[in-house]
Amino acid sequence: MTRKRFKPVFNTLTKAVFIYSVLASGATFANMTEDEAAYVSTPPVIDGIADDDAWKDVKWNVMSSQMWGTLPEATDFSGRYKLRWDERALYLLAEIQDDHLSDTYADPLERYWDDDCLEIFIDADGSGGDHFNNYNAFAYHLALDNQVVDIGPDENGDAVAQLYNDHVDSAWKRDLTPPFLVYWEAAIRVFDDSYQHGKDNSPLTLKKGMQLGFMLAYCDADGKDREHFMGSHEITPVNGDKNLGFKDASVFGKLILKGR
Ligand SMILES: [Ca+2]
Ligand SMILES: [Ca+2]
Ligand SMILES: [Ca+2]
Repeated sequence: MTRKRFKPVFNTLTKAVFIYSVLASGATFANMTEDEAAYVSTPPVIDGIADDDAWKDVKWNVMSSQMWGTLPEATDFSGRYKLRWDERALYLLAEIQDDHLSDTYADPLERYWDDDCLEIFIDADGSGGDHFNNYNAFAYHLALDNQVVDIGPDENGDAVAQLYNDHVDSAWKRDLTPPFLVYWEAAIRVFDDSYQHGKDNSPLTLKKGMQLGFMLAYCDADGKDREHFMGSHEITPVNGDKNLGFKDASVFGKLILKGR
């Protein structure tokens, strides 16, 4: 198989066709699913060990919506997650069952969706809308080696796959007893649409009552390319396609920051 480095640059015509197709699809209406995250005064230690007080008595959310590919058996992939927040970050604990962890492409910018990865979708102001080549929202692909990748405008405004490693700290570990679950913890700093890649940027200070756009998904590859893409929110297909989160924040759910 030819492994082509993914360095997308989209011309004006392609952008125009994409924006038209999003607008024409009616996909600009926000996904009305609402989730809540509770404030935490002592944030979890990001070490892939889920024994933090921050995770005790917090509701699990499932990742059972098929976004692309075939529907996996539970042993092939199943996943669920918890969320907390404080002023500095949104905290995520994902519990993943996956029969084969796969990092085929060493280059983090090459076909990163065809390696196992946790995909964290964040829209700071919950506006929804196109985020393909702008910073209206992010679709962070969290790789097994903890690299963080998304498509966004580079210094010239071109849409390219780039690293955003300073946006997300993460760590994962396997539980050592069957079914050998993976616990993956992340601290996600939230950036709004004033973000400029390669410049000095400050994350938002999170506050009670904020309403973010949020969604979580897992790209499951088992030694070859991606087979399953399972997420937390049901997506209304556009022309049969549910794989929309990487470009359209309107398919994200709403996350309300509660407490303090
Ligand atoms: Ca921990
Ligand atoms: Ca699998
Ligand atoms: Ca896998």
